[in-house]
Amino acid sequence: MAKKERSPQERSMDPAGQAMLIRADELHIGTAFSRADEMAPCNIGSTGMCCKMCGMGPCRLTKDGQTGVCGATIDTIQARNYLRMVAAGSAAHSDHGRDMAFTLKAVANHEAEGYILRDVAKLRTTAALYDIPIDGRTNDQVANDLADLFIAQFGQQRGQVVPIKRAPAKRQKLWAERGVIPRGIDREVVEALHRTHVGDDQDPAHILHHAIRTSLTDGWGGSMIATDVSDILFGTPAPVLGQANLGVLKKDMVNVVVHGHEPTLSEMIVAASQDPEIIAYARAAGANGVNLSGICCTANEILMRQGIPAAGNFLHQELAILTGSVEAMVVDVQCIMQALVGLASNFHTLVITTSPKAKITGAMHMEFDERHALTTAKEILRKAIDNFKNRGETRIPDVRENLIPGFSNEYISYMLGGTYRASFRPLNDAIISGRIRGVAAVVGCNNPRSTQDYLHTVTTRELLKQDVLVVETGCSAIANAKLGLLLGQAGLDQVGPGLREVCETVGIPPVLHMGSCVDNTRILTVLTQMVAEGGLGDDIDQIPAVGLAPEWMSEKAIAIGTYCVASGAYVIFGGASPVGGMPDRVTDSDIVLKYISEGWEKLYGGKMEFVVDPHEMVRRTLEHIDAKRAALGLVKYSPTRFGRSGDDRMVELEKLSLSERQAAMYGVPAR
Ligand code: NFS
Repeated sequence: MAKKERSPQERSMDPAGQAMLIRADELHIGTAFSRADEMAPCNIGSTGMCCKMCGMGPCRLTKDGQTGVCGATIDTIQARNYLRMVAAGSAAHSDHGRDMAFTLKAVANHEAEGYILRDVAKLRTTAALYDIPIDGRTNDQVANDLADLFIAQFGQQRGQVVPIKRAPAKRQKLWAERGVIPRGIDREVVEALHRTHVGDDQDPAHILHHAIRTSLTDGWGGSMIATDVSDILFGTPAPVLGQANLGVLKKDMVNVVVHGHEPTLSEMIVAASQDPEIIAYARAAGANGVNLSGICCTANEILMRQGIPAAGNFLHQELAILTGSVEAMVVDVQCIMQALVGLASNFHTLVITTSPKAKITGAMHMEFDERHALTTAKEILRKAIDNFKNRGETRIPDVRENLIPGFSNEYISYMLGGTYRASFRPLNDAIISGRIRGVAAVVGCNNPRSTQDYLHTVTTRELLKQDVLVVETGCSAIANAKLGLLLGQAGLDQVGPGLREVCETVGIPPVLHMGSCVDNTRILTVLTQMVAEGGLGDDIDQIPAVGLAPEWMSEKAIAIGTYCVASGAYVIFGGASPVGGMPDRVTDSDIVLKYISEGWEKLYGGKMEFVVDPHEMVRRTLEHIDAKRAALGLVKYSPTRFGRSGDDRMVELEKLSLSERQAAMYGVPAR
């Protein structure tokens, strides 16, 4: 039965999004929002109760005690479905990492047109971390060896993937004891597919054990490689002024929107768009130059490093074309809707696919090859410029917001201590004293099944009020950027008093944009550095921190959530679980759902839960943070201890005895 059609306000809380949804209705053009209304999700498949791993089925298990034709139980089927999601997500991130490593190899050997090693300091530090000799060697030699080491991680058969050594020592030991350290990235993904083939692994806990191992190939493998190589080739992010939302599209310029994930393509298009020859070509076509913007994680990659504006997150990809102002949408891999081609046929927009791995029927294909990167990027831009004359009526919503992205772990460490004292000490101290109650990573996708951006923004706002520092990546970061929360001044009047003090002292926004989804590994690095700094336990599971993916939709999100759990984090996903159970409630019969929460918590200190109500997500986050604070013996969080004017506070403290004053100021018990 078709669901009720929602109003534009119910579909998106973003005014630019609402304006374009009204436009879509005027033009009778469908979008993911209307298709979601028309297509009720299958309630058997959506809860992982359908097995289609062989030709005897598909088997849909809807009755108590029912099994598939082969005898597979509901728990086995749900665990298999879960593992396959983790395998697909890890494969996507890791294949991205592989491509980056091959590009690094090509750059080191001068075989990649237009690229340079932009952050040689990061190149040498990363190489040294992996015991590659750096003294007396050229950057190219070091880069070549680092690329070879990274490339070898994918096909390695025995031992352990090298980024594992970057985790806290205690965590590495735990993983070794549990037997989940990945031997090689491709090996674990292939084994996940093997184990889920008909007649293979049929013990739910054993299947989920491999989900942990596979996910670790992503977070402490392919994604970490992707982030490091991107920084080496394109620069480690540092704060930069950017803008977000559809209002970044320009009426008088050729609009090229880059969409997808790998920065190899988008960085070269950025370079090509600034080429005088291309600017002159655009002017000759009657435009005021080429205006680049991004969608999805490609947006985050070029926003963080170059300040190139973000046109929007996942659900803005169709809406950008609906403005009628986009000459070309240039895509590579992941999160690209097939619907773009049909939608673009109503306008003049060219959809240009570029990856040898992803073609879309009806799209123009201009394959990107790093050996001729700049030449291909210029050809793509010329195609877009040639298309400017075909533009019809435009409706660009005048909605955009400033933001300051670029908070890499390297920059956070630098900003907290400067060049000579770079460290995480002030952050740890602020958590220990209770100025910052804890840390939440709000990350992940948009999903047209919920109101676009609502769950991201409502959870972020509530957590900020509770003195929780928020770090963000992916489409969630763009959601909050569109709302102005990624700016110091704009966000600070909405945050708790203790967090506000820290943000004002250090000069940071209360929400730190840390990059794309592969950059969730930056969050793993921050957590590891917080452990190393001391005072917050000796492993990630002791830190008062929670990860939230309120509007998730992709298999990559499930892979990320799983490696975060394996690393010791509490992870809350929005919406209903893909492995059964009632929303917000787990019963004893939900074996798999129980296992990935309570079972994994016993084994790894982290757990995964699916929660529909955003206020319940916030409640559970705070409860977890407070429990972790208590376990560490930290002072109980109080919203009234900090944030008043210094003078008021001094007068008040003067009335107390010395020991009472120490108790009030430092949280040490009064003698
Ligand atoms: Ni992440 Fe990036 Fe967005 Fe979700 Fe897709 S863009 S890798 S998967 S939708 S956050």
